[in-house]
Amino acid sequence: SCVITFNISLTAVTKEIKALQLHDKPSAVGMIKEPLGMNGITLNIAITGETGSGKSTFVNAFRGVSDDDEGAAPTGVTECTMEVKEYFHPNYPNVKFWDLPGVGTPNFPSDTYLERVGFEKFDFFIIISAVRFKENDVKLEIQRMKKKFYFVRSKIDNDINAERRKRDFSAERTLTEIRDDCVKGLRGLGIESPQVFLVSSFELHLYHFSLLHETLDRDLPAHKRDALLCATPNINPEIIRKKKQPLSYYS
Ligand SMILES: Nc1nc2c(ncn2[C@@H]2O[C@H](COP(=O)(O)OP(=O)(O)O)[C@@H](O)[C@H]2O)c(=O)[nH]1
Ligand SMILES: [Mg+2]
Repeated sequence: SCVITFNISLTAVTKEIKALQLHDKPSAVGMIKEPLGMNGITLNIAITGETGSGKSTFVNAFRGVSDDDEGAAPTGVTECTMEVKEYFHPNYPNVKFWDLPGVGTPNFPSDTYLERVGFEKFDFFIIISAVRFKENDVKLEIQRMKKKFYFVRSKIDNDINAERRKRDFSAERTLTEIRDDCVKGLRGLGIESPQVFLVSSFELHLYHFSLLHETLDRDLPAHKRDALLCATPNINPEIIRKKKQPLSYYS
């Protein structure tokens, strides 16, 4: 039986190497999982913020599914996130996105919010707002719970389009202004050094989504980085290049 076991694992490793040579990361990951024990590595991403801020749209965009795909988080002007709902990444079910109701909604008052949503399982929080961040956005005592959190200012495409009408329009300046304004507001609400990323879920390749990915990658423990990379859409050449390399944690 010793010989049989050895043969099986050798076959698995050979297949995995072939997949890596073919730059077929999904297959490679799938094959690495069992023989090398990647199974069990999970990534739980919490997405919170007011109703209508764009949480569900962000969850779908991150997972690379369209808003009207089967299994997509329902989005729209009248679709409110009222319950905690988890969405698996279609190719990497170990990566879960938790679409959370906003803080301070009737069923989720701020004082018991973190307990109610089960904060312990989350690797980090993304707090989304389509406008300046408000008190409820920072009421979470995530800081005290020693959890990482990042602010996403959503629907940046709308801001850019509105500003574009002005004669002296500069995308760069507009982005800097919005970001500075958010940082200033958050400082005023007691967050010392807030990390703010400007994102359009309709155009993840633009603005700060890449920067958000880099920051998450840097902050995560090594064994979780591959999971994040696999679950991130191919929005820039750097991400595609990284996906073609052997998985860092196991190489
Ligand atoms: N222009 C623009 N609209 C967005 C963006 N993200 C979400 N929306 C729209 O904002 C509305 C509310 O989004 P939804 O994801 O349902 O918000 P939620 O209640 O926080 O889950 C929907 O009509 C979305 O299409 C974005 O990045 N840009
Ligand atoms: Mg929603």
